[in-house]
Amino acid sequence: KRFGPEFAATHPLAVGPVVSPPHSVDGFVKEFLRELNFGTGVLLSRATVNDQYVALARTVAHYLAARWLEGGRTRREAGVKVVGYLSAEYLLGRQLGNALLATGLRDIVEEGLESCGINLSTLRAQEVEPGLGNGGLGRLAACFIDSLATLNVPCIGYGIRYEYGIFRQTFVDGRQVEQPDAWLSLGSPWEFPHPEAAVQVDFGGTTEEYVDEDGTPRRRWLPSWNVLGVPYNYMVPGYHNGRVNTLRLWSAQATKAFDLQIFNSGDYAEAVRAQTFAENISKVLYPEDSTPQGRELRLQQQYFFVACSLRDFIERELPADFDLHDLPERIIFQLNDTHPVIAVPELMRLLVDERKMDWDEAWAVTQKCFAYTCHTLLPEALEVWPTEMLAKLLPRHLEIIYQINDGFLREVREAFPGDEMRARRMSIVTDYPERAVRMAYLATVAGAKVNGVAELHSQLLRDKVLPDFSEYWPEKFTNVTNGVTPRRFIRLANWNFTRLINETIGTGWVTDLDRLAELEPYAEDPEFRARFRQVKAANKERLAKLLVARDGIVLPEGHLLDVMVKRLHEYKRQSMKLLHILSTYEQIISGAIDPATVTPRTFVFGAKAAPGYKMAKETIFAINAVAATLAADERTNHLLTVAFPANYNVTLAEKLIPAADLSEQISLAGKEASGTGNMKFALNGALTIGTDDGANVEIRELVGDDNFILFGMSEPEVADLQARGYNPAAVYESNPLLKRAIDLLASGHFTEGNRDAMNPLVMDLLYNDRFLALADFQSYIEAQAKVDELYADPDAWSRKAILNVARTGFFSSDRSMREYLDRIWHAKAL
Ligand code: T68
Repeated sequence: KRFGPEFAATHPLAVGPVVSPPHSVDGFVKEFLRELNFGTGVLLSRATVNDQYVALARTVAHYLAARWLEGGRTRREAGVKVVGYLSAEYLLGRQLGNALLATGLRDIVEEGLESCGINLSTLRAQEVEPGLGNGGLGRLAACFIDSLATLNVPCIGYGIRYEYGIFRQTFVDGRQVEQPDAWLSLGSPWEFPHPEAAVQVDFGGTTEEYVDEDGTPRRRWLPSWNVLGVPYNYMVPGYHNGRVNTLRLWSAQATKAFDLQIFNSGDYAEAVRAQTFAENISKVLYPEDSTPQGRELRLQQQYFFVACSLRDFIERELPADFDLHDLPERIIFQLNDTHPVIAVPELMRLLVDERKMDWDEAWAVTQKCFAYTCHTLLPEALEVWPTEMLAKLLPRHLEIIYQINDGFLREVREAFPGDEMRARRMSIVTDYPERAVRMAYLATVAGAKVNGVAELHSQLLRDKVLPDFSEYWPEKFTNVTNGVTPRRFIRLANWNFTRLINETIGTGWVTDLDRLAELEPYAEDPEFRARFRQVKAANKERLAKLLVARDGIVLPEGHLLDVMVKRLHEYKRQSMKLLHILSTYEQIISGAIDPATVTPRTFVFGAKAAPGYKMAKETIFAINAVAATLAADERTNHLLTVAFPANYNVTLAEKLIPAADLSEQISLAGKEASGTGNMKFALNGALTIGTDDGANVEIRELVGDDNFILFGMSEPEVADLQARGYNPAAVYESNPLLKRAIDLLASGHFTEGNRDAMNPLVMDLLYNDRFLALADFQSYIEAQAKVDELYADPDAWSRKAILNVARTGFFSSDRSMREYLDRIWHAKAL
């Protein structure tokens, strides 16, 4: 009755539609000042930059919130299928610019703020980006939810509201030192906490058999402790379409019951400790990418967020009387890697234990509710959880996993009678090296679809990682090549280029990136090429200004800007890039080449190393040492510069990528699942020097061999060499150029005579070199010589760069999302 038509007539705002504040300079200023006064509690005359930023963000959020509330209401009423994106990471980047873009408010806001004596870019610089991810996987999740909103597809992104995101990287004497990322220390104006909607999550304890009211014997979980998950909602706006989806991140809190119990026992200090214990679950993002450590807290995090999310969707997004047999008509949960896979036994537990659904029916429902994306090929990156840890933390889930496995292996033995080895290979539970659950197998068995993230990766996934499964279920396996959002990575990051594109082909490309193909004829237009070069020059200038202010780094003018930005990992081969730099430098100072013939280059690195990853940290040290020595060397510093700004993140990427001439994508073939930085560079008019790996393969196919600088072994050649036996020391001995580069590195030249300092890296290259950097060195050097040659002809270079842009519209995450929607999710736009 309270929300009936009569009530609505007198209280329109209570039931909606909610109306956004007026899109006018006056309307905005009024709303902004109101927010500053009543939201932030300050007068403009006394407001700090942060006060102003917070008030602005909240004001822009008001404009979005109107659409958001409406969208949620109409979606629930329409009863359509929702994409539930389950991801432990979202690397969002700054929100303000994107929100201004989505709402079309930018010019209004700029003018309105100006009338208050405030500069918009000053406020934009105030925002601390939420770094709730490690690298590609987390950034991909952010691009995907952006695209779904822009495609008007209902999606809820579920994840964890880490109090500390990816660490802030600093360099002390050239070595990486990690600082905590207290991104919430000034509060976040973009989040909407809902403590009243907290969800309880259980852990520990035991299981037991009991007989229910109908006399049916059943099992149940008797957990021993629990925490609360508090939802924090974030808005995910579509581009100019009025759709605003939700990203719901969970924060862990102690339950009342938990601390009261202990408090009643009289131990107040223990009660407060319990609080801290609970809150630890969402305290910090694990900074390991690709090599997940099997830590109990990590498993707690994973179960915590999926338990919250499943309960949230079933109990709050569906009508109370909803028949869960129809769940697959209303939700598809996409598992972003194995991190959320514990959701599979959790859904089974909800259906079978809590809702008393028959096992087989529940399993049929579950198999339609999940799909799994794999993001790796490194065996050490495939998550396994020791059964011992599962038994302690999630005993009922372990039982359910065993039961799933039993049913599955029965099927396998039926399909392949007598092939016991196959059943053992395919078992979700392994006994070696310890008894453990292979989460990728569980995901594959439970998922309606399994996909890799680039053609080559999906092929290798089928052939090498999950061959038995792809043989058994060929139709389950598919590929969806990754993509990136053109809103953030072209429109926002590269306004100079955007203006040129808009003037040339109009603005439709922002939501239909294939239309970049219309630029193709302009590659032949000298005037367009000149303007393209002006754009690059302006972007380099903008980057130079930023790096001076941010890091005290001076970028020389007129250099080829050669950029390698990504996580530091041996398979990505930052050390091979360093060998190229060393070799060029060595040849100049030894007089082997005439300095007049050298293409002046600035090499930019951006890379964080996992804090416990020794060799990665040694590589960072080496790059910094080389950078410092080269900066001080008068013989070469006008020709070769190495810049390594600390703390590479989304915000820096947005400035760096548009300025780049050359994109380094040099992983060992067969190791990089896809890469997404490679796409961002190509779309911003950099040429790629790269191996035949991940999405590089597709980039090269699209742009053509003439417009891509390929080098190195192919994946089969790599496999072949490894089978024959690889000896890096022999390569070193037989290649004089390589030998001189490594000798120089080992000589103490970069470490004030201290030879030991480079020893770990040098020894590893010579006697281990797991990712075959020395084997690909010669090919790499030759490819780099080709780069120099091409760059010497600015017209030819920019022609190729423009063709890269015109031919890579495929790599929009809008296209990726359409493929998921058609082939995996079977969900539709509203
Ligand atoms: C990346 N993976 C792939 N993992 O390396 C990259 N891992 O090729 C691909 O383009 C990208 O995913 C998107 O598909 C990651 O980024 C992680 O960050 C990660 C984090 C925790 C545990 C394991």
